[in-house]
Amino acid sequence: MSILENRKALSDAVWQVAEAAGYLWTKGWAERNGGNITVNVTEHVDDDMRAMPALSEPREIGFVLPHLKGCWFYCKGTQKRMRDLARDPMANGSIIRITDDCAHYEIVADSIVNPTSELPSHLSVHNYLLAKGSPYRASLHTHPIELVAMTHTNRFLEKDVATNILWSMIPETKAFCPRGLGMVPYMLAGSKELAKATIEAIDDDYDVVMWEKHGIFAVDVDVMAAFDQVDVLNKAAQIYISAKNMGFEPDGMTQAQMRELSDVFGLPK
Ligand code: 2HA
Ligand code: ZN
Repeated sequence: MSILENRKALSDAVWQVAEAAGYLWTKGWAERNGGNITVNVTEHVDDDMRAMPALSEPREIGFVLPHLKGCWFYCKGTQKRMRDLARDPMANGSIIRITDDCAHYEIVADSIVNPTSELPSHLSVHNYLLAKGSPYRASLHTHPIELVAMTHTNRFLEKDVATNILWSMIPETKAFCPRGLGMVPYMLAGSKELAKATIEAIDDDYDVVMWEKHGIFAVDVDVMAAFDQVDVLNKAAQIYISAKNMGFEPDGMTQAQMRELSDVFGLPK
């Protein structure tokens, strides 16, 4: 019997990840095992589940994350494909619980599926979010083509240069990604340094950050909201690139037009 059976809220949360994973594949952002998703599902865990034996021995996270005490996460499996997760989330991802020392996790799921290689960065971001009292429960990493292409020049890595171009392409971008796009310089995938730099960027008040020449990392209340932010930003990047492909530098909305948008919609400054 699956751990999701008779647990509607947990099942809904896991199947929402599956839906988002399908979109990532369809968008062309999730080649092979590319990308990862983790969702804090603690609120959906009941006493029976808490009493279940672990399928795995405790494994080291690599960090001590005190705010994750008693927390549970759904995580994409390492080497698993988003397109497979879309069909079968429990064979291509697993549920883990953080042990009381806040330095290890164990798998409590349908079978042993080892979590994503980006687990240290994902979990340290969740730890940071909980410490801050944030309502965000999901983190998403994927490889959106046009946004990654934009990180291949230093011009767009300077603070808020890309953000301002993307905001100015279509009003929706500022309305739905009002904090813009942070930039993290190239660092090895899965490294502690990348995790640390990602948190610093999120702490600088970004919900979405680019990892230079690699991909994007987004946090939000749930995985669909995180996906939407990436989708909106990448759409703006596509419009920018389409204009460039027609042979001109797009004018973009003016600063005054963008200020008007912020005032009328009450967007964060
Ligand atoms: O998990 O995208 O950055 C596959 C990746 C690592
Ligand atoms: Zn990646």
